[in-house]
Amino acid sequence: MLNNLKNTIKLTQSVVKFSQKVARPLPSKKPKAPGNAIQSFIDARQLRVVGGQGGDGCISFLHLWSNENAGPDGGDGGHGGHVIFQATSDVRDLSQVPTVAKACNGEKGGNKDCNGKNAEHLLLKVPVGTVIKNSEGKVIGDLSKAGLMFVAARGGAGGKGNHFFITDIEQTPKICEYGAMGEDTEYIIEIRSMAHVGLIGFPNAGKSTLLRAISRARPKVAPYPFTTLKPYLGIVEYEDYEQIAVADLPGLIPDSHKNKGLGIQFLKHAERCMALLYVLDASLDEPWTYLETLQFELAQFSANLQERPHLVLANKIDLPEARENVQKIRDRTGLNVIGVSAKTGENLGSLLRELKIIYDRNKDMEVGEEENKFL
Ligand SMILES: Nc1nc2c(ncn2[C@@H]2O[C@H](COP(=O)(O)OP(=O)(O)OP(=O)(O)O)[C@@H](O)[C@H]2O)c(=O)[nH]1
Ligand SMILES: [Mg+2]
Repeated sequence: MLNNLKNTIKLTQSVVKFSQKVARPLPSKKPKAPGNAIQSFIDARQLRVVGGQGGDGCISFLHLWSNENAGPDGGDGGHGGHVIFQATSDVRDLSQVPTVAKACNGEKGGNKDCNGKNAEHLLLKVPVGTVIKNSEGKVIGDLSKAGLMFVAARGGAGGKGNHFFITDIEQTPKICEYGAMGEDTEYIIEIRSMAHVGLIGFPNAGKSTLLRAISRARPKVAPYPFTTLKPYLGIVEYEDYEQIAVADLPGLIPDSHKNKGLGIQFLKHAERCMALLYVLDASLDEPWTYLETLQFELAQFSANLQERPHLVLANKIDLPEARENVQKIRDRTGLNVIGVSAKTGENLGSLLRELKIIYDRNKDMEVGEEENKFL
């Protein structure tokens, strides 16, 4: 009896110590929305930006009741708007950015020396950490802080009206300028850091099921490979108001680094995550071989991916063969493997705590800095 009591006191003490160190994940209160409203995550986009055209100048001569020839009074055209990328923490992906962004044209000049109105600039909101490349792939801008702007396409200047051209010699000029065309260019914009944690695994390992279980994201789940074709993002909230973004990435297969399966594009997604979570299907034979293949693929693609903070997860422990395999994976790999069941929700709490620990340790890490340095 006394022993039992001592044990429980010890346990509660360790729980108190633990909760002081690591924030607990908050359960989501809102019910999930009906319908399939949640869209996939867009982390790179190629777009054309066109600045607004300047307004034309005006040719006009003023007639007054007392003075028939009161002189030229054609006003100038207004300037066309610029297209500007602005970094903000309000948006998380590039889904709001259109593929063709055109700013408004300036207004034409009018008579009685009325100048046309300048057009408003078109502000495209992009997440903090967006890298801007020109059409040849050279990095020309990096919006690393909220509020930073990059003028992507300048609007054309407004044309001068005939009033502007009055000289001592020419008092009644019959000329004006057309408004200039705006710049028209193409850019590739990419988010440097896509999510805090990326789920890496073979197809059918249960990555999408896991993301559905720990967040409100709803990627499609089905018992066939390559269900997920685009990345999905889910947010896990903790009691200290930190939010960890978890990305469900499409499955990797052997030779992914040689563009097999869904290809290199998806390894690029992994590169934009702060930490990686290897998801293994523990119900398969020798699941540790899958971990080796995953690590090999990542290493072949980029050496610094191997050094990313990572965590290994053995999924599907609701199946008896999987439960037995968890210890075997630990023994074979020498890593701390967490056994969970994404389907039944078993042991997800300890996974979320481990994620928080990794996040706290690495949250100041800048992802992909070396790769995106100005050339
Ligand atoms: N028994 C069991 N089945 C699971 C578990 N997690 C996922 N599954 C099943 O595994 C199958 C594949 O799950 P997904 O979540 O679509 O797998 P995925 O890794 O996202 O697959 P891809 O999108 O193709 O890469 C589905 O039939 C799930 O129901 C689990 O913990 N236990
Ligand atoms: Mg999936």
